[in-house]
Amino acid sequence: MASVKEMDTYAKLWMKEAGARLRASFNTKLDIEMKTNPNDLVTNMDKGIEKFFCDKIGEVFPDHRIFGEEGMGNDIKDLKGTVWIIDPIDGTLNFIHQQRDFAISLGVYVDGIGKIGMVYDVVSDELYHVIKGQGAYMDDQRLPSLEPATVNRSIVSINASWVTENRRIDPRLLAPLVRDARGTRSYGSAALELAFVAAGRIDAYITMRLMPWDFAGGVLLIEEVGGEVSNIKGGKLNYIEGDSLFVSKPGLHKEVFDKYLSGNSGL
Ligand code: 2AM
Ligand code: CA
Ligand code: CA
Ligand code: CA
Repeated sequence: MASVKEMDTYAKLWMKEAGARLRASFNTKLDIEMKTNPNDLVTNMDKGIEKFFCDKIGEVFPDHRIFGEEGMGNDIKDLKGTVWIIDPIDGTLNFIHQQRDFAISLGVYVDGIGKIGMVYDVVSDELYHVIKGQGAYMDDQRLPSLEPATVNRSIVSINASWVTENRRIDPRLLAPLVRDARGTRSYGSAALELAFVAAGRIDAYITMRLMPWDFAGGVLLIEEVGGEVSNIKGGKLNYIEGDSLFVSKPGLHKEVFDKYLSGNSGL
């Protein structure tokens, strides 16, 4: 069986090479297609990078399975065996419009247990990585354990969608959290937002809908530094269907659930 160290070494190499390809693509004309709606886009690079990972993993670890956004891996219905969960470009809109603030996200799970998490901020050339139990890092710099936080001193990452009319949550629930927080941010890449929570640059991230490839890498970084991870109901994440997500520094979970989520659940 492949060792975690071996998978980690290859994963880092592939991340860097894929990132270089994405940076090089800025000088080429992108081929952009619409997926489910005019704001849901995919490019030739999303597909090309996913294929790159599928080819590499298939060569070196032929018995491993791949769960990727663009569907070039396996049809995944469970996490048995070793599964590489990959988002080739997280933040495709940023990739297209801004040429920054997008990431490659990768998580390696063995029988459902997270072993390796990586989020590569491609334009900043910063690789956030963790081997479960061995510390989380940004490049060579170890990320310290997260300190407890309170809402009134926190920067909360949240998309404005969730405090305006939407199909997933009553906007009146989270609007008071936006009001009470020290500040809010929205970066447009879930994987980067998770890495920023792990690095202590933001204090919490809350969102109503993500797919497994958005969070599979990033949540392992946060768990490693003592952060809190759950869905919006406080439960475990669904790694097959996707889920809502709430991650934070220690202590914030309880405050947010007590004051904003469960406290107002009658809305
Ligand atoms: P993507 O760029 O890989 O599609 C934007 O707020 C964040 O949400 C990005 O991480 C984006 O990933 C993700 N996202 C966009 N559309 C989504 C959808 N329909 N379901 C889940 N996540 C989505
Ligand atoms: Ca997408
Ligand atoms: Ca994504
Ligand atoms: Ca994507």
